[in-house]
Amino acid sequence: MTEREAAGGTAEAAYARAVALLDGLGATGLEAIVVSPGSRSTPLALAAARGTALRVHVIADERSAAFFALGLARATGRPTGLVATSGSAPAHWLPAAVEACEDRQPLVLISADRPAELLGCGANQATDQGSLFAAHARARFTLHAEATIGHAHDVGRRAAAACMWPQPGPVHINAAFREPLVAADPASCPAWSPGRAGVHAPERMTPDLAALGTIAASLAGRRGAILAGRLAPGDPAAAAIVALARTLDCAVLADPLSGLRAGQPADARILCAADAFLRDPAAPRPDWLIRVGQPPVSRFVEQWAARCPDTVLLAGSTDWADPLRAAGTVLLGEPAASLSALAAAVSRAGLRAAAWDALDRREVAALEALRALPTPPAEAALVQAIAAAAPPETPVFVANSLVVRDFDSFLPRRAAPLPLYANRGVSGIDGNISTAAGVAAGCGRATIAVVGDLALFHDLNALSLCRDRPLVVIVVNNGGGAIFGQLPQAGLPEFDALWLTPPGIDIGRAAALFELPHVRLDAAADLETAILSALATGRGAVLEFVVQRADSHAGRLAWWNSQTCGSKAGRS
Ligand SMILES: Cc1ncc(C[n+]2csc(CCOP(=O)(O)OP(=O)(O)O)c2C)c(N)n1
Repeated sequence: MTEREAAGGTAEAAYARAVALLDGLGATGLEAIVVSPGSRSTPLALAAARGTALRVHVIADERSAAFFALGLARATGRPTGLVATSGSAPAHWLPAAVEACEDRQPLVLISADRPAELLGCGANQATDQGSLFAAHARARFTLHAEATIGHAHDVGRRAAAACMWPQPGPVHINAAFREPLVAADPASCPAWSPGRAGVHAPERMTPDLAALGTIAASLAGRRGAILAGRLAPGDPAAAAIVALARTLDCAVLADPLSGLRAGQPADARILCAADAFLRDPAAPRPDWLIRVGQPPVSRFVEQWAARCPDTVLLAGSTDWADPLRAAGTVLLGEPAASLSALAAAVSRAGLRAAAWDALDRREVAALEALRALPTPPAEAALVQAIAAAAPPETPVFVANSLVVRDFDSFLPRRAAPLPLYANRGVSGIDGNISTAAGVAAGCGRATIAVVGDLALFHDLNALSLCRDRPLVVIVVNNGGGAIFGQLPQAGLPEFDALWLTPPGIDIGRAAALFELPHVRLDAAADLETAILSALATGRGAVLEFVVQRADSHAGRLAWWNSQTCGSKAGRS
């Protein structure tokens, strides 16, 4: 098709423009597109479906589609596309776009729009779409209905680049199409294969070696620890942390989302109970602390870290996370590279950090206290059952609210890898099941999602995504937003009505609506078998774990209190 024909108003021209756009988007590895149905988006949907190198997922609810795309992006590390029609449809992408923006996930939001002559005149399904994602898109592009093929391809490539560099995140392309949208002869919109028009990444930031040498020297003869915050599954920083800790002979406080609690050698000093033992204001502090990754789930760990006198933050970009503004030295550079260079500098100079096992002793005491509880929180058994039952490399999506905190509190070390995923950019309880379904699709493995009952309620229609997918959804049914029971709001007379808000749905019937098997579990003893059997089916399932909120809360309090005013065993 010539440029002149493409600029004309034929369905073939619209299709060619859509193909050029998607072809350009392939420049940084976009392979999957999540399409929601609509008329105005026809050229885009058709171009996606007829692209031989693209994998298309069709999800009717745009909100769910966007979270699914987010899960795909998390699992694959690749830019993931979304296509929807004009009007309110793309507005449903906003919650996932906000999460993707804050947690740096590459989404390409492609909204179809009406041509200019149908805007601002009361035409149906038309609104100002260009600035829908204003603050949350790394870049915004407009593709007019008259755009040439070259322009469409260029927009695709630029958008592909902007969603990956310098910082991954969402980009928005608003693409207008003029009717007719469907060609009389379907063969005139043929299948297409990608061209070769890559955009290649610049080298990642390398750390300043002189600064590294100074930092290495400052560790010598002093007692320290490493705090591993949230890392994306597969981030090479995880292995580099373990290697540096071995060189320095220091402990690693491992956030559950660091991934370091699973798949590491038995002699790595990985600590899992810091959220409990660091509740003690008298907990020992190291002389230095090296921080890697996003902030930890635990506020107590974060606060303790902020009180450590000499903190070195290894940051992969200039928008490093330091909410308490506590970082002493900030070392910019790819964290895995900084960690390895630091280990090399320490070894080369023959430096030794002073041995310090005060934290290890606290860990042992905290875990003993948990085992000794007469009525431990039921969620401890759930998390431990998942750690025991999940086959190696089973992706586990961990919902926000108490679930992610329970993984922090109770996830023990285990030998086999267990990649954990979560939406911690803005910590929403929305779209969690949709994201997990995207993770399952992206990983191509039987996946577990653990969600609260309100999080389930928020994303109920995502159960439709589990029907033909190996996603086992474990719902912790504790009668509403139990997390608020830990806050001062719990004492207010309006607590149940304004905060707890039990959804009051029959989870078994909800599962049945989507033709999913449902198992209700009242006893922790049944958990492992139920999880294993559900995973073995290779299909979706809903396991409802019933938790007595008050008992669980009392169990947690008993454990935490044992750390601050209980036995002083193992303290230093
Ligand atoms: C989209 C969104 N709305 C509201 C909140 C505030 N919020 C945080 S936790 C929570 C309750 C979650 O309840 P549930 O999913 O049942 O988990 P539980 O607290 O019982 O662990 C709410 C409403 C949020 N984080 N995200």
